[in-house]
Amino acid sequence: MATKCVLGYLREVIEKQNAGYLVLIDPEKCELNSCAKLAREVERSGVDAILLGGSLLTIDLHPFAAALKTETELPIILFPGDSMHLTPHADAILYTSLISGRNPNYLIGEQVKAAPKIQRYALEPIPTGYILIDGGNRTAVEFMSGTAPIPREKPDIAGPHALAAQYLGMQLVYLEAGSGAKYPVPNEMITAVKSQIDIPLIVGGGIKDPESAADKVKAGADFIVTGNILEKCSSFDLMKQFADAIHN
Ligand code: 1GP
Repeated sequence: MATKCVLGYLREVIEKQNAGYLVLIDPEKCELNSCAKLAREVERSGVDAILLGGSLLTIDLHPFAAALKTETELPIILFPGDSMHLTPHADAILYTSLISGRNPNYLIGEQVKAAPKIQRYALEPIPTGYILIDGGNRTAVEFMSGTAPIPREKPDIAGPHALAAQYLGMQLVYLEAGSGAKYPVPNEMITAVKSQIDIPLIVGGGIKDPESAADKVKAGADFIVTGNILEKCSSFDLMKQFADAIHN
């Protein structure tokens, strides 16, 4: 992306299209060549930005980010599992704090370790309150972070977490059921959280079809993230259906 204000771009997406579609590419689950091909299809299908990352990365992130950059004009936003998951070949980073947990390492520890590198790499940090919601199964983020998710029937707990994120100056809230979640974040919880905050709300984890994505937008989501479903069947048509459902 030529201009360096990805947060501004994301806000514009909401203004112009009502809601946005983010596709998560996990380098652990995608060959380098197919990742580049996916990036081309992602752009054509109407996706608004690419998230790059995962809970556990054992391979080098740089070639993946570099390949994506050459294949697409869309913003490449890092979505790191920890402070090791950084590369200069991206535009921005979701500078997340796992605020639903009480593990100091993921509240502030990894952020401190990452900060100098983010500055050196000239990445745009987008402060994001990351809230893990029970998705009906144990997910990688839950295990790797050593934190308990908020029960899915407790919007009264999720709401104040999101509001605290806003009051702490965070620019986005991410309601996360975890990649491969059995159940996505409930629509009632999305509505309850959205009613308490003014900053954009990202919802992801376990969203498997365009209808469900559209319902989450109606419930109050400003951005929908999908990962797994495209890893399983990376089809241009499916991505386009998601993009159309979310934008309409
Ligand atoms: C994970 O929310 C994202 O952080 C995407 O989840 O892989 O289940 O679509 P899925």
